[in-house]
Amino acid sequence: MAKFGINLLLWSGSFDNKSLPLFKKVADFGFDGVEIPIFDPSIVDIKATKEALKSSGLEVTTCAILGDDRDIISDDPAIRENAKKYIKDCIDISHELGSNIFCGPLYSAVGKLVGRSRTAEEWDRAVEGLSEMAKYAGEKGVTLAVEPLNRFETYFINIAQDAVKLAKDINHPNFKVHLDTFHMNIEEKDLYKAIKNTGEYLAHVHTCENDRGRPGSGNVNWDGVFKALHELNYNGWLVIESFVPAIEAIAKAAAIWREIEPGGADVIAKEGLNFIKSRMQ
Ligand code: LER
Ligand code: MN
Repeated sequence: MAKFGINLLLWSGSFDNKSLPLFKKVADFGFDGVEIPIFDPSIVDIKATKEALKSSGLEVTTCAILGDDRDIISDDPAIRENAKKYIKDCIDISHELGSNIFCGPLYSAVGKLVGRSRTAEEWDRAVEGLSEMAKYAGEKGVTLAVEPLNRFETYFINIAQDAVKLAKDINHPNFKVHLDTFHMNIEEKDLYKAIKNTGEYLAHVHTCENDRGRPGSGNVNWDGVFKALHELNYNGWLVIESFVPAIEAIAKAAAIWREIEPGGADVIAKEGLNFIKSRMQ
């Protein structure tokens, strides 16, 4: 059975103890889990977060936030090392919180665009660096799930096929693929085929509408998405990842300049969950 989660970026532009009261609300909405974005590993309060998970009854997944100073394909060895340190810290936190999925675009900084396509040298750096991270994750019982982003957020991996290629080159059981319907809707020719062809590599899904609003309210080909997930007998997480303009840091990063869902964040969560649950059953 698939599980249903929601990314806290919907309500908060950072994660620390101030976010913990959100857990009860997420549980009351009927989610199985919460996805924690890890900005600064040093400010995650493991004990308090574990307690909030326990008292809300929620499970947890974790996701990466990578900026220019955390980039595993960078020419600069110090920036590559900083990315590795960050990813290892996040794997440790995931392990301690009980998250067995650490997801996101782990291969590069979000928003890094260089005016050309990726080079073989950068690919080799990704394979080398992320192989080391997969080995570390494996020792901690965490799976890394790597997410293609649309062309306006990265030049490195835009489609599922390339994420699978990276997973094949890394060839480690703890290195898998994470697909996000928002990015797929921009880049893939056929969402059904892209998910189906990802096959056994698929370990995590972000459900998001084409405008980053409420799943089910726009033009993502949900029939194709759910047909593929059913045919794969997908039993991983379906996490709603949507954004609202009120969360300024996220709105700026994701270019959310209007009220996409008139009902706001809670309506995205409640009605989005009804939609994905009804389609996944
Ligand atoms: C992260 O999951 C994602 O989808 C990115 O677009 C965040 O900027
Ligand atoms: Mn995503």
